[in-house]
Amino acid sequence: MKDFNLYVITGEEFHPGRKLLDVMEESILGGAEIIQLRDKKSSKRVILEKAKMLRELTKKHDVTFIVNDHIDIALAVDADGIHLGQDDLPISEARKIVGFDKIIGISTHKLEEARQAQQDGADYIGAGPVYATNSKSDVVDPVTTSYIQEVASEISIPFVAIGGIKLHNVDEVLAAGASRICVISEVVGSSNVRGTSDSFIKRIKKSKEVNHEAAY
Ligand code: TZP
Ligand code: MG
Repeated sequence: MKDFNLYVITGEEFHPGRKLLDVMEESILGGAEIIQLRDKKSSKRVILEKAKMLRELTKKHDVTFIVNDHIDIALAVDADGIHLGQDDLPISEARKIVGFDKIIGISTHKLEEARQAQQDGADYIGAGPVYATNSKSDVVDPVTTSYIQEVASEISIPFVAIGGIKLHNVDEVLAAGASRICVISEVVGSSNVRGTSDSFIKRIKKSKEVNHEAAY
């Protein structure tokens, strides 16, 4: 998969009165390189319609598009990939359905899960929630930045740090070894979505410079 710095997930509850497409386009204009459609409430029909619109938007901006949970919708709209949780289809089964041209990402909360994901051929993993967050309803205790350190030193596939990441704590997450950041509320709930994305990008790139990683 194409490498990235900032991955933004939809969270419509954080921007009442503003349109999904407008908010996500602003996040892309600010620098988000992956957009994920995550909607735990709507009917499949409604999610499909949102997926079609986001597919068009992400194509227009040459941005990667991932669908959470719904492999069938991801395939129907020709998304770039899917994102799975620990209770969804295992990667091996999902791979049989989507093939090797699609990205498969999976959420992990402990090293065991991260190792398994890598072994199963995940293209990337999510590592979190780093901090407490209201954006996810199933309760998982924060994994803290020590999980980020563990993943950074043990896992070789790309990982994104996620969960409660804000502009005021992102430097701590980057210092723990993350080089890709995933955010919902701080970006989509911002009164300046584009500016907030841009600020995240700047902080991520700066940390890469400091760590002498290739900033692309
Ligand atoms: N998975 C782990 S934490 C989380 C998800 C989907 C929510 C992240 O949202 P926020 O608002 O950036 O804390
Ligand atoms: Mg899921």
